Amino acid sequence: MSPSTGEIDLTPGVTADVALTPQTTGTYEMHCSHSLHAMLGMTGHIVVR
Ligand SMILES: [Cu+2]
Repeated sequence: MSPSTGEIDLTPGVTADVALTPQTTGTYEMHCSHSLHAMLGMTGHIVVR
């Protein structure tokens, strides 16, 4: 994971655990940056309360 961009690159078959340390409350959008994946629904959001 690149701390400066928040991006994670994985090769096929590889998994990764990601730890988040919330600093500010809010709703944060996330998406898959591979071509067309976000359009096909690979999106979500993280809510920090
Ligand atoms: Cu994807």
